[in-house]
Amino acid sequence: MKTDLSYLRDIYGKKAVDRAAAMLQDLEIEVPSWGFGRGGTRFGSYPEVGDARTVEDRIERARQFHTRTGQGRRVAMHFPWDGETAEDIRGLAAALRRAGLEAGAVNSNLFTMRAGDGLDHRLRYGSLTNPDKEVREASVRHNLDCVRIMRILGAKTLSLWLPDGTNSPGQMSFYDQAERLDDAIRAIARALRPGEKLLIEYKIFEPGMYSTAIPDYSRALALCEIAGKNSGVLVDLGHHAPTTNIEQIVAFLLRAGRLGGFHFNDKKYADDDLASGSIDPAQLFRIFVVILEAMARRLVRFKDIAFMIDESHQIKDALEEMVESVTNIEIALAKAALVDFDKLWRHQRACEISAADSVLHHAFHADVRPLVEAVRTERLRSRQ
Ligand code: PSV
Ligand code: MN
Repeated sequence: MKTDLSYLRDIYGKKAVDRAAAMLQDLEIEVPSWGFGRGGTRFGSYPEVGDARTVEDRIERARQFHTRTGQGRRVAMHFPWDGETAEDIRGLAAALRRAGLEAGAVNSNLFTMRAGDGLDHRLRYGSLTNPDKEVREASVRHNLDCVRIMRILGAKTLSLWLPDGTNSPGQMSFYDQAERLDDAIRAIARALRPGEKLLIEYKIFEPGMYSTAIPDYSRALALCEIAGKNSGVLVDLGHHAPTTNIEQIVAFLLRAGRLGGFHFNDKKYADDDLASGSIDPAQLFRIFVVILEAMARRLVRFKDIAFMIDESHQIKDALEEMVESVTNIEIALAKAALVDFDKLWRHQRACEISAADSVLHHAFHADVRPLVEAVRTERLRSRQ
């Protein structure tokens, strides 16, 4: 692709284009180890020769991805999917080093049954909120193990998604559910040292189809208050009811100083885990606009937000779809960086609504692909 930026500079001005380039340079997208394997639905998964099956395969795919895009230096890990024993973890640390990569967020897993540590078939009734104290303790213990894994891998973030919930109104008291969770979060957060961070993810449904223990950002926010200042809310774009205004949630979290980061993906219906920006690229743009406005208002620093991908690649090649996703995220950021906020605010304060909207439209309709390409080329060149 031609990387002539004169078209952009003529229309948006050199200053705005330089700002967009600087934002793209600062953007670091973390990729999930699990996203390099073949995904599936509850109906099946259709593997192909060459799919990544082992954690070594996934790290190799992540290395190829990093070589191709310059993004994904950090890879989010999921345990026990990515290793169980101390030897596995040491092997993983070595594999990451060899690939020139680093461990990103360590994701605990409270939904996969395993033998021997209390996380067995009883997970059916929950993990941190299970009525059985033994399961609750085992669930906390698994998170503490993940904190130890973080330290071996040199990771700084523990990412917690809770599969707990209920399938009928009588199954569990909301009060018991909330009390058990408060206690568990307190115990997990206590294990973290300064400089280590806990991200708490919410999800409106699944696997609990009547209630989930952390259904929305307000509950996640309340848990962060319990966990302390080294915690933040993790916004997975697929975890909301259809039509939810996600960018407004992002703004609320930024004002509260509690936006921990994102799990980027896209959806048409529910938690579809489709490629980021493949269905609703405008939503990604609006999210970045909200973030850049918060930066302009000095509410947040870009580097304090974790930009992570959480997708399931079922049909396309995982590596190809990850490249598509990262490119869509970069495009959305570059467009958002072209928004002239002074102009936007002026129109907003004068109630010139069409003019205010046209500031957003003007930026959204920019073809920033040459800029994204140019920054990527430069990033790859500087790594050589
Ligand atoms: C749950 O739907 C989720 O978004 C959590 O982040 C999990 O850890 C991830 O998907 C992978 O299953
Ligand atoms: Mn997620």
